[in-house]
Amino acid sequence: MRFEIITIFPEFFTGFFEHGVVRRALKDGLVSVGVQDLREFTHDRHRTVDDRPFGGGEGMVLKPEPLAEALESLGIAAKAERGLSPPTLAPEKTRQDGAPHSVAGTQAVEEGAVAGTRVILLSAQGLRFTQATARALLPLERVVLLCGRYEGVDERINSLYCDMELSIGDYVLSGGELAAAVVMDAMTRLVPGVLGNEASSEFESFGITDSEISADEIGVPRSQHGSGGLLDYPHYTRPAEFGGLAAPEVLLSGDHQQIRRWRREQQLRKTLENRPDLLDRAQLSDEDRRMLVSLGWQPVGWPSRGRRQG
Ligand code: 6GU
Repeated sequence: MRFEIITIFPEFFTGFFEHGVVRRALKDGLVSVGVQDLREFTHDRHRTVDDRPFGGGEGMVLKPEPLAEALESLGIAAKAERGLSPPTLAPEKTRQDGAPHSVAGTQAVEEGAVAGTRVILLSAQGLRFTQATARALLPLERVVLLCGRYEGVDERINSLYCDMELSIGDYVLSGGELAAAVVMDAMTRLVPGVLGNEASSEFESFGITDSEISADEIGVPRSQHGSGGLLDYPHYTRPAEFGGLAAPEVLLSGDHQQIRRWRREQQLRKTLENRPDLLDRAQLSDEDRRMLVSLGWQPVGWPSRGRRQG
């Protein structure tokens, strides 16, 4: 997987590339990255990348010419000129309700049968980037991350070059740089070999629940969406007592069946507490449901449209 980042703050990413999983993936050649300084594609004395918005209003807009030049320098033509161009990710064809197979990016990847390059505009106006988006983009050879700045990017760049527009959440950031780092981090973790095992994607695609598979078989943290769509369980390490709080006894018991049950219950509790919305789409066993109901959960539509077996 190759990432190309187009930004007016190239130095922003240096620390990000030099730490943790991303650093190792880069060092091992499992992913690679190029950072394009947008100012390198200007031609005036002041290296101007922005201009005032037509129609007036606050702030500045990133000019189209340097962005187009930066993209062309990466061998990326306008969509209309790309051979075997994939369909643009039409908003009306993309649902944001989290339903399966409605993931931002999925369609473009699936229909653009040949894995290739996609240009992604990062902006608060984009489709929401989720774990499923990260997974859907993984077959690509190259992902170009165009970091918006100021009040926006001239929309013609979006129209002419961008395959999709992504947002990382419902808040306003000063620019797309943090979002680009988020997208690259989330995707890099999914590249086979990066986390030292190939089990996690298999695990996710089969939606196996924590109660059915041991930590050793998985070998990666079962965080949200990697564990049947639930939040992760709490973790403890030595010392067994800290700040007057003992680590849960069951975790020291060596009883792995009990440990799995406890962790599953903790996942359900945490998800109910912090992200009850995830429960409506999580993969839940009958036992999970009984547990959740005993904790006060009311399934969507309950009791009139409560889920029934068969
Ligand atoms: Cl990708 N950009 C900006 N400017 N704000 C955001 C965002 C992106 N995602 C959430 N908020």
